[in-house]
Amino acid sequence: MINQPVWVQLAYLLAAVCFILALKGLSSPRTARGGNLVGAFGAVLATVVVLTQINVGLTRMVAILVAIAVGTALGFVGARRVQMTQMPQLVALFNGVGGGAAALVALLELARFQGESPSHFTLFATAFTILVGSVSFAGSVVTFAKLQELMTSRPVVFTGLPVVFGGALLAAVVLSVALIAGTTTVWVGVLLALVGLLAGLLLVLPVGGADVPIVISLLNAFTGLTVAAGGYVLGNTLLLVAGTLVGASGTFLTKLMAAAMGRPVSNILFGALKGGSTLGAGEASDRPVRSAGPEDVAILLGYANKVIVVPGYGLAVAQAQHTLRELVDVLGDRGIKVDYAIHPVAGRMPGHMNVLLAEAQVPYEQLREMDDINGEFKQTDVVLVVGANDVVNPAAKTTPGAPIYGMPILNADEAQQIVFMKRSMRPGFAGIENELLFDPKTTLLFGDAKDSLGKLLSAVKSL
Ligand code: TAP
Repeated sequence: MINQPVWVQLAYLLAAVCFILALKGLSSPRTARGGNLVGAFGAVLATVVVLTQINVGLTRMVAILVAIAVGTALGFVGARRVQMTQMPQLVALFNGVGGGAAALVALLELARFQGESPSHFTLFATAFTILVGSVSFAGSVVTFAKLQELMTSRPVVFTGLPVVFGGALLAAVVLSVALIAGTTTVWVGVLLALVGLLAGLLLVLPVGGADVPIVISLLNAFTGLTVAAGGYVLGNTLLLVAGTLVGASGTFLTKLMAAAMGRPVSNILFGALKGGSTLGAGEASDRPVRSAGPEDVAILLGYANKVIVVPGYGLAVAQAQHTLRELVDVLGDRGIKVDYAIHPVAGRMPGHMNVLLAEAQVPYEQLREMDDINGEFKQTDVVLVVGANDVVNPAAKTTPGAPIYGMPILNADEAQQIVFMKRSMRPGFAGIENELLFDPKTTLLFGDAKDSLGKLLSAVKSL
């Protein structure tokens, strides 16, 4: 890098600035699209500059260009086809590929070191990249399989798992020390990669249900650190900067998501090993509830002065955001004050509800964060819970031992009336019953959210 022409160094600097601006842009729904484009520009710039700098002969260059074309085509088709609700597993897959690629590059560098005597720090960075990149790859593949329902999403634990996991960590330390001490045969690196794959597998298997997206974010941070270390090995400062940015943002996101769920990260990773499952039983209840049709709910809404809408995962599944916005507009035209209460972990990824509602052109001022709106439920006539469950489940406050115990929730239970729109009595992601469904103040409007909202909209219009 140091020996590279000034224009190349300037181009890398520009790419690094683009990545920083992209992160800044992604911090608000208003600027997210622009931020994404700036980041993509930085990545394309970096790739093109790298291509102009490598000297590998025509055949290899053709192979590299073919690989880029195949990767671009797969990424393009994958990203266009994926549903918003499947975004976490797409991120997991991209993240795993990044970690795996960094580990492979470090292995190749190790092969290049033969006959040379690299510094201990370079060897440390190489061992780190191989190990953590492999952990990230294997862990990400398991999280992908869990979220895509290719395997059970429940925690997988077996007797002796902590011992095998501990053994893998010990082996990783021994192999890394051997490598740093100068045993730079490629086989040590390959063994380290295999141990990393095993550790990644065992790290993620015991994580279940709602905790999986948090682990994706943690693995994302791992990949960032791997890429940064890879940048050191290759002497490429752009990789160092980009990797550090990913590592830092992944770490922050992991901490924020864990805090929003009221759980320490260690509990998310190792909770199932201590005997407490991170996922409830998931049975549908057959206890009696009060249900009503769209016309009854329309009357309830028609008499209200203040309504709060609590959107959740089911709104995204039903793709009912446009119908919901129409309903809220009609209620607003009738002089009813309506706000959306946004829980930080509603849906399946950070900002899920913000993105969904922004897509339906809901004004940002109507989206109120949990801490901001939680004091207003007491003065609210009707809370309309659309495809949400865990984020209003009082068990988070009242039931020690419940998987969501300690998670801050929206105080929907304090309102005068609560209307739940869902298809059945099945629980939410945490798999536990919601007492609020059986509260005398609660009415259930059963059905797919889009269908029910359509009927409710017609009923409100004809009041
Ligand atoms: P959930 O608790 O998962 O509840 C979703 C509800 O939507 C269910 O009650 C489901 O009931 C209903 N539903 C599903 N499809 C529907 C449809 N087509 N029409 C109507 N209703 C439908 O969702 P939530 O309240 O948004 O909570 C999110 C959960 O995910 C929390 O446990 C959170 O910790 C976890 N989580 C979130 C994140 C992030 S960052 N957002 C990350 C990790 C974990 P029916 O099946 O009966 O319809």
